[in-house]
Amino acid sequence: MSPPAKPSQSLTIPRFPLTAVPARNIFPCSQTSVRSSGPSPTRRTTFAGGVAEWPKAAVLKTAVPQGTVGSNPTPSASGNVFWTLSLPMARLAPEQLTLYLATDPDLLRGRDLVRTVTEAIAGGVTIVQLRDKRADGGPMYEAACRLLAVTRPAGVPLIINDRLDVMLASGADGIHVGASDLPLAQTRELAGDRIVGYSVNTPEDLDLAIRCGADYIGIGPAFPTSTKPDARAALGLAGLRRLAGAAPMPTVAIGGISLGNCGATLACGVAGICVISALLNPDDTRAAAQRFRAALGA
Ligand code: TZP
Ligand code: MG
Repeated sequence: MSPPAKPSQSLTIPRFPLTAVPARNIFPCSQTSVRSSGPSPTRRTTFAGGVAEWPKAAVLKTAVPQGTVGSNPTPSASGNVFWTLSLPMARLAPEQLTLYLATDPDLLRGRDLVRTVTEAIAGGVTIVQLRDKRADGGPMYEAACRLLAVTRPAGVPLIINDRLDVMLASGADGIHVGASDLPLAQTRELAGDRIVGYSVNTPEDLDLAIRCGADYIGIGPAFPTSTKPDARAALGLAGLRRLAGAAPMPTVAIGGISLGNCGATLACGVAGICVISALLNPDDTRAAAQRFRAALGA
């Protein structure tokens, strides 16, 4: 038998190796060990929590940010060679980003926030962000707690926009920040094992997201939008495709996404879409979510 190949940092490993995440979304500790058969990786990975399928063609080119390749490959009885890879664990499966609702108090037009989110989840929303740029900490904390009472039983992660304090105090599942918020490195450190999302509009933003270990990124605005008056330049489909293709973590597109353009948006390689007005403008948010799911083929 020929000697086992040496492991190296250029080993081709899958992009999202741990897609079989438990319903609670978050693993109990921050790292796990993955055994990968090589030199051509198979599509199955065994890890502490079970077996995950690897996306067929997805290849991680930038290397898992905090991942390390174990020193000694071990030949198995079958002749395969196994490396032990220490990878950061996925806190979020790409499928959970399929249809992402971010809330906006103005677009509720007097409707109850919790009832509207409940309807959205019934219609197929897979993740929710509590977003209220004007709320004080008290009301935002209270809203987060009320929302968790409906998102948790549904297995839908609740992400808090901007406010790390509200995320920590309420026990929500994660935080989403952008360039002008608490810096991403500090957010990542303080958020511990919770989900951290980052807004990306440029390759420099993406580099930072990779270096700091963001769990997912929101790429946008994809199209012009009036929901965020201070939004940066719209990327268009080509810009979206470039950033999504370069991102090693799961991605959602955001900004100006409608039923009419969501299919083309998804085809840019994002895991999902994040929508505000096209889900909240219609009176029937459940029906709007159902229409998006159908248009996405999800
Ligand atoms: N970030 C970039 S665009 C945007 C945010 C929060 C607003 C998206 O809202 P809409 O109504 O879905 O265009
Ligand atoms: Mg922000």
